[in-house]
Amino acid sequence: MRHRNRLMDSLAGFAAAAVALGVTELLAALAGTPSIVVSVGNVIVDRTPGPVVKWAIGLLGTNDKPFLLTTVTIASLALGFALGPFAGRRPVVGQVAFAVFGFIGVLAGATDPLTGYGASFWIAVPAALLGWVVLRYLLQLATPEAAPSASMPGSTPASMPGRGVADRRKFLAFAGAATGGAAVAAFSGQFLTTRVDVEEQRAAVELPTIEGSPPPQNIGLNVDGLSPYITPNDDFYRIDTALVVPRVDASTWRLRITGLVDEPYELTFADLADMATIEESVTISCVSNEVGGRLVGNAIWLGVPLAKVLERAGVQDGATQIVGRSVDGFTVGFPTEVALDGRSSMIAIGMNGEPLPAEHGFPARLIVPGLYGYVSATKWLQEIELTRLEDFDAYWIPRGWAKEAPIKTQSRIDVPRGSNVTAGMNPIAGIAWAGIRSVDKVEVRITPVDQDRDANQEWITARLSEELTQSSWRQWVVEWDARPGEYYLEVRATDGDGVTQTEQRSEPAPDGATGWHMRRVRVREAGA
Ligand SMILES: Nc1nc2c(c(=O)[nH]1)N[C@H]1C(S)=C(S)[C@@H](COP(=O)(O)O)O[C@H]1N2
Ligand SMILES: [Mo]
Repeated sequence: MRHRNRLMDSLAGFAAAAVALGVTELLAALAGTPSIVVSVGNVIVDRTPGPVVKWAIGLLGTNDKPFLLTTVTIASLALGFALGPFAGRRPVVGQVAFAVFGFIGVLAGATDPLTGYGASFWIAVPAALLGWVVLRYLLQLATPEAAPSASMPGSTPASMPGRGVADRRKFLAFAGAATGGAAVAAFSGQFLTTRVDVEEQRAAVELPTIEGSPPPQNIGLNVDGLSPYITPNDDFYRIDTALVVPRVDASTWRLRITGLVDEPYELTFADLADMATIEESVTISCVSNEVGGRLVGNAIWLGVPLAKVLERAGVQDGATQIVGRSVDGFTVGFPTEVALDGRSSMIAIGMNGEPLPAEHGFPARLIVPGLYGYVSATKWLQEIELTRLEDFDAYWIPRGWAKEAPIKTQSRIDVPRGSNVTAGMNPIAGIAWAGIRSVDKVEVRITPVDQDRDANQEWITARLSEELTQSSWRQWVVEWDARPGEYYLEVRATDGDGVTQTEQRSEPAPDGATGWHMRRVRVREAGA
């Protein structure tokens, strides 16, 4: 018997694995459930030791889904490639490999509450079967009995003229088509989720008007280069694990209130629009925001007080945690008291006078003043579940981020924009925020680079913009008569409790960065 061609067997394994993965992506999209490939990644994360997770968040911050998807995909394809030659020699290897593939897929898929065992079975099992069929067929085409030895050109037996060459071509054509088809299946899966025309739906929404709500324009200081008081929707930072923005059909969408409540119920988008009574300026921030970073924004959110929604459901004793679930399976969790302590925790349906943009959670999201987004701000909200703090850890908790995460006081220098300014009057300006504690004072320190900053105790108090709520940021500005030279500019804010932000530098993980933002600028002679 001739030797099998290892490379062809490997390619067969690779193509078969691709087909299986592509089919799971397509079927999951058709079923409207999360990607099983990502579920497998999630299961791996859940079982990964803390230190590895800690290291990974340094690299990935609060967006790991593309990483999970690529890692699991590459690992599966590599495994297919590696197992191909073994399956070529012993068909049982291929059978076992795809049985295991299907089994892992079903189990991992079922860990996601949005998939469950039923859907998971009907996605992973057909995918595994199809992968196995493709493997068998390709291995058959690659079987050397039918092919001439590649090392002896022209040795084709007269009894089967050209048949080996034809089969090799057929092999390559089929393997290529299978891999290509798998990629097409995976991508069309991604696009299926974008069928709903969200822009059309948004245009049709009529948001209620709330008495006395702040106008989204013309608030705050007007300094060239300073972030506007209200961040326009188009400029608002975006952070989520969604590979494709979920397109939710607001006409069939329901928000479920479940868990430890007397009376679980559902709300439609129209119900929420009827119940909306607050419109408030709230600053939200990402926990992965570095000192001086731009993962923070201030918008006027319109919505329904969370307390009102909970009251109607009747929160049971011991329900210490509120879990917000997204249509894409993402979850947050925060203490129930945060919804009831008087801050404007809400189910938001409007952002700066418009329905929520698709990227920011249309049709509804959670906004909880004073908490970082990853524990509170579920976009594309689908379920609010009451549970106990010890009974559920939301998406980012097993990934090494803190369970409770109030926003830390931070300040940022926006102006001067670049690192060069001309001597004379120059504004130094920026923003400062302090969760729900409000910003009371912002100070700036200007130290020539050749002097000791610690010795310089001259902090200049900045002029502050008005503050729409205690949960909104404030802009600040200091007029600086800059003399030629090189300087360090530093800023620090003091919150409404009189606590000044710490100088101690710390990384975003696990519960938010600290430290004073510092910039180095060179002042040049006017006309130089
Ligand atoms: N569905 C969903 N909601 C989510 C997230 C997510 O990954 N998925 N990320 C959260 C995080 S980490 C942040 S910081 C905020 C960001 O909200 P924005 O994109 O509207 O600025 O959304 C939160 N809500
Ligand atoms: Mo975040």
